[in-house]
Formats: sequence, C-alpha cells, structure tokens
Amino acid sequence: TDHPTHYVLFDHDGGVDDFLSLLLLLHMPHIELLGISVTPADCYLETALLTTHKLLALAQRTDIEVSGGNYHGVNAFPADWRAKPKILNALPGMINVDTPGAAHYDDSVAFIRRKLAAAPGPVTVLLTGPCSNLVHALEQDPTLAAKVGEVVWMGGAVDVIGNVKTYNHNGTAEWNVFWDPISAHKLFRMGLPVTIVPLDATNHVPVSFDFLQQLAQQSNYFFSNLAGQFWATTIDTIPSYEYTYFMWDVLTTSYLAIPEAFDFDMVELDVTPTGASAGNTHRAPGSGQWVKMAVNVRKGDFYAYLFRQLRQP
Ligand code: AGV
Ligand code: CA
Repeated sequence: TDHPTHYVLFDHDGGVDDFLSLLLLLHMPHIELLGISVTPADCYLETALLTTHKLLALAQRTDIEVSGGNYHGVNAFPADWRAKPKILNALPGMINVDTPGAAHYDDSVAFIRRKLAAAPGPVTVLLTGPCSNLVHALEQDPTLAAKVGEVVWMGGAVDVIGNVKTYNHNGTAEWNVFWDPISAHKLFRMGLPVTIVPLDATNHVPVSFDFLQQLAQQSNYFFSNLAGQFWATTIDTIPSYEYTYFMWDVLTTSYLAIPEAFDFDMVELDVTPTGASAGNTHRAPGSGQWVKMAVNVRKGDFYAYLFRQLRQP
C-alpha cells in the first residue's frame, strides 16, 4: 500500500468492543501491531487473555506478544460486565480455536516499557480501556515519552453527561477515566500528544439493530459473521435507555484508519482526581493541557469502513 508503516501498541480492557477493535486492527494493512496489553478493568484478566489469544490465532498472528496488567483501579467495574466476555470464548466461532503455547508476559507496565524502548519509530498507543499501564510506564521511565507519537484514547465525557451511575458519584465521568482517575489526571500533565474519543463523539454511533441486520447480510465473510456474533452478546443491554451499547472502542480504533471522517476540537482539559466527580474530564482554559478531542464523525463513512474491513479474509 502507499501508507507508511504505523507502529501501534494496543492496550485494551476486554470488553466486547475492545475485541472488535482488535479484529479491526489486525485487518489494517498500514499498521504494525507491536504488542497487546490487557488491563483488568472491564473484564476478568484470564478470560480476556484467552479471547485475545484466540483472535490472534484466527488471524494467524500468534507472533504478536500479549501481556497482562497487574494494577487494579480505584473504582472497580460491575462484576456482571467483567464476566460477560466469557460468552465470547464459548461462541461457535471461538470455542474450538486452539491457542497452543499461548503465553502472556506478566506485567503490562514492564511490557510497555520494553516495547516503547525497542520501537523503530514513533508509536501510536491505542487505549480502549483505562490509561493506567501507559501512565505507570512513563512515570517509571519519562525518557520513553519521546517514543510516543500519539496517544489515542477512548475516554472522557467533556460536554455531555458521563456513563458512571454508582454510589457516591454525580454521573459526570466516563468509566475508563473513573476506573483510575488519578492516572488520567496525570496523563494530561505529561505533555504528550493526546487524542481522545469521548462520549461526545461515541454517543453518535450506537450499535443499532439496523447495523446488525446489514452486517448479517455479509455473514458469508468469516469475520463479519464473528463480529455479528460478538455484537449480539451486547443485545441484552439494548434498547434499555440507560444501557445502550455504543461503538465506543470501535470508533476510536477506526480513527487510525479513517481520521478524515472525524471532526476535532483542540481543547484544554483536566480530570478531577477524587471526590463525587472523580474522573470528570472538564474544560480547563489556561491550563495549557491541550488535547485533540473528537466531537463528531461522518456516520456513513464510519459504517461503510466497518463493512469493508469485516469483508477481509
Ligand atoms: O465507557 C465506555 C467503555 C469502552 O471502552 N467501556 C465499554 C467500552 O469498552 C465501559 C462501559 C460503559 N458502559 C458499559 C461498559 C456497559 N453498559 N457495558 C460494558 N461496559
Ligand atoms: Ca474498553
């Protein structure tokens, strides 16, 4: 292709859309995936590692190294969300996928340090869960910040309401930030080029029945069929008003391939580290903490891209 190679480190947290993001990444021709780390946030680690290895096996990319995170955030995800991806490993397209010799590198912080140090060029760090592993790695070795070309993070709710609904919280935070608001607070102070895809953007792209029906029409393609099965497991949360499943991480990952489909604002942001609004990503004019924030996406272009990607062998 005529794209330059684009080095990517991917840290995900084992949600259904995190795995759909991995499927997309594995089908991006201009991307060289340097490694995958799994944060035990919206998942139980062992199950999520197994799903990761199964998808790598299906894509014939078992050469890509995987690691597990040992840090557990301040505000745990609900257990029923964390347990949910177990069903992924039992789906007909997954249950018989063997992962012989699959091993994971123990400790994502050391893994990210090693991968950044060894990277031949600037690295895009794609985060579809909390940012803790990356922040801890850069705290341990601040010189590695020079290797980070861009941090692309599904996180935050800036000018819209958050999606955390729990005790002692006022609802202003998005979950990936809320899990470890301390690290998020630090991330915006590290002077890195950060691009966020917050709820402000992802709210425009729910996982709709209409989308799933259209995807099913191309289920003769293996990965379209598998993706349709994955998304179907989220349907128990639809159409309840409070728990609509969105293209959160899938939209964020698509930015690596179709940045021109997005609208961005440059904004100064801060994160509330503690208290009733912990994890609130709010505007902080004058802070100098500039963040590139996705505010909108051309939906037609985005959905067309998904259909195209999932038709690949
Ligand atoms: O807040 C969105 C993030 C995304 O990274 N996750 C789900 C996506 O992977 C947390 C989340 C919010 N609402 C949820 C979530 C829900 N209803 N079920 C599971 N996870
Ligand atoms: Ca996620």
